[in-house]
Amino acid sequence: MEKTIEQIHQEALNELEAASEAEAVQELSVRYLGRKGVITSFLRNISKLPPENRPEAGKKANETKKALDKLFKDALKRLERIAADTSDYIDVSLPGRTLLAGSLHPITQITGLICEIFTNLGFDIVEGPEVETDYYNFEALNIPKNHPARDMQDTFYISDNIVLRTHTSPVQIRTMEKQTPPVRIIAPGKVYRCDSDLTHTPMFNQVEGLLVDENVSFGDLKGTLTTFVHRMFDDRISLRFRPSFFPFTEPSAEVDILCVMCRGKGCRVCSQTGWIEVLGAGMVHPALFENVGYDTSRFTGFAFGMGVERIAMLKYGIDDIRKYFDNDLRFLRQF
Ligand code: 2NM
Repeated sequence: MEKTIEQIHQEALNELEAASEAEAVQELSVRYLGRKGVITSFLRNISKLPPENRPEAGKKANETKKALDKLFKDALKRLERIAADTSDYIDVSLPGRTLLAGSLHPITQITGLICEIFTNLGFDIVEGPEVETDYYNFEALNIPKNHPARDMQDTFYISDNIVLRTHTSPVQIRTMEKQTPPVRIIAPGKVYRCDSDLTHTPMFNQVEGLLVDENVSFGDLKGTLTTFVHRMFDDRISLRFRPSFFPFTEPSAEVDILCVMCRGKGCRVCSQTGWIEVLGAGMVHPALFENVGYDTSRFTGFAFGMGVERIAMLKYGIDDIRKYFDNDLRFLRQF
């Protein structure tokens, strides 16, 4: 007999240690403990040993057989459990997960375009609070106490004296309080009005502008806004300045562009007028300059305001303002 039972036992343990799959353990079990296995042959050959050694060898061989059987069975169970566990299994053949590329909201894009046009004309961008005092939102802007815009039906009141700003004009008042002319600023941002239908949402975006200096005329206003409209839409587009009224400007005007849909013939988009309103504007009312301590005999200025949603609707041909706020990717991906 070449090997002792201790050697066989040790070799089996070494091989078990190296086995990393259930199949390998199964194979070891057959090779050591099977009908023609190493230990079975050892037991069969015990008769060839000297008689005095036989009982001891037989006892050891049976103990080894029992011990290995238990080790093989335990190892088999453990490896089968690992194989069945797919929780941390990575299938490298699966396609990768696509990262969705985001994009700027159309309102953000158009706000950026408006700001770019005016910064190219020398205006600075200024921002201010969305929660305002009655003074900055109404009083300083020459909007009288009984004006309909101050009604609970039109304005969101936080308390008697605090409102959600209904326009970004308070930003211009705050800037004038801090700065002496020349002032050339635009104020983009969110504004709030109690209003909700096809063409109104309770929150919308505005860009307002203000220019104050010596010798500023209505001609400067016309030139500035004509340049803006040409750069925003098309440099051949016709526009007109139509008399209007705002408490904070005198004289006041509304700026229309020739209807892009019907080219002036009259259609649903322009309510049969042939023109579409895009801006409000005017020469700053002297009462505002008095409120911020500017010398009204020395300075004049113009101001204007526009709704970003409206400008974007005209530029992109969007028919319902609510689409901006539905968060529908089929809509948003188009811009
Ligand atoms: C408009 C129309 C006309 C305006 C006035 C001011 C300022 F500077 F006096 F506060 N900012 N924007 C203004 C003037 C806004 O929006 C339709």
